Amino acid sequence: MLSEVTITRAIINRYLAKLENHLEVDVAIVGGGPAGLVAGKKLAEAGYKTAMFERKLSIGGGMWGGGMMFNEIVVQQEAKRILDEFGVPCSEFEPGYYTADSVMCASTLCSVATKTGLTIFNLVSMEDVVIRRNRVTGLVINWSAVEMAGLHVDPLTIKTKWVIDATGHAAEVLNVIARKVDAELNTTSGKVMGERSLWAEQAETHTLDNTKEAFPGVYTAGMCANAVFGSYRMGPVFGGMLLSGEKAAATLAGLLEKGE
Ligand code: 48F
Repeated sequence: MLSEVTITRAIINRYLAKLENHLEVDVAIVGGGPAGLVAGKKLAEAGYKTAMFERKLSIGGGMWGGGMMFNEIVVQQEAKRILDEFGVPCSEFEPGYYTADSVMCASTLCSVATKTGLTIFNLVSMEDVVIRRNRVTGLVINWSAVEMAGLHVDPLTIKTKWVIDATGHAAEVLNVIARKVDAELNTTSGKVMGERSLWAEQAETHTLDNTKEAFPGVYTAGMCANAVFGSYRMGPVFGGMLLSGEKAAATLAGLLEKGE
């Protein structure tokens, strides 16, 4: 006989244990797009306690819809090895241009990242940060449903050594910091510089250059990197997102190893 109450107790129990186990982490990733997923997989693989918070029900960010809802994505030569590493099937369209089914890509990145050890809290939004001595030391989180309904419900807090802002075009973590903190970001203007219009070639190179610490304790990854440091958007070519996630993870793993 199946007991509905046991089913309910199982869910509550397991979820609360998972949440409690991630109240203090090495890295908190905000945003579950391609950049965040690659970063999360790599950090989990390196043995660091990593939690991802994603506002939406689904993980995968801007991948699902490909370009203008044609559900295929393009990945350039330099990043194909990351698709291979995750086991995402792709095929060459022209030399140096590979395509992948965007549904296959989003679901596989998510599957591999979680199986490697990344813990994902979907339906949870970052609404604020905790700052101590001019460094981000925590995230302030709330149910996305609370945010969407505009309910007056106070959030909860987690502690983290590092944050990766992988929120895409919106650059939400760094925008919160720029808005609320009386301190400058590591950008030319000291503020979020804002993205420029579409230029795939430039944008893809800049994404990697701009994957760096934008405020003490906070790294950029993916489209957020260009939005914060004032570079171009790239459209539905995803290699830069994958490479940026990889770079953010490698850099943070190096710092964590040194005890930073
Ligand atoms: O936008 P998104 O896919 O970011 P990305 O990894 O990739 C960008 C590409 O999809 C595309 C592009 C290049 O091809 O330009 O846009 O840089 O994923 C960002 C995720 O962050 C979530 C959001 O729902 C999305 O799934 N997100 C944004 N703000 C918050 C958040 C927040 N405050 N709290 C939690 N999740």
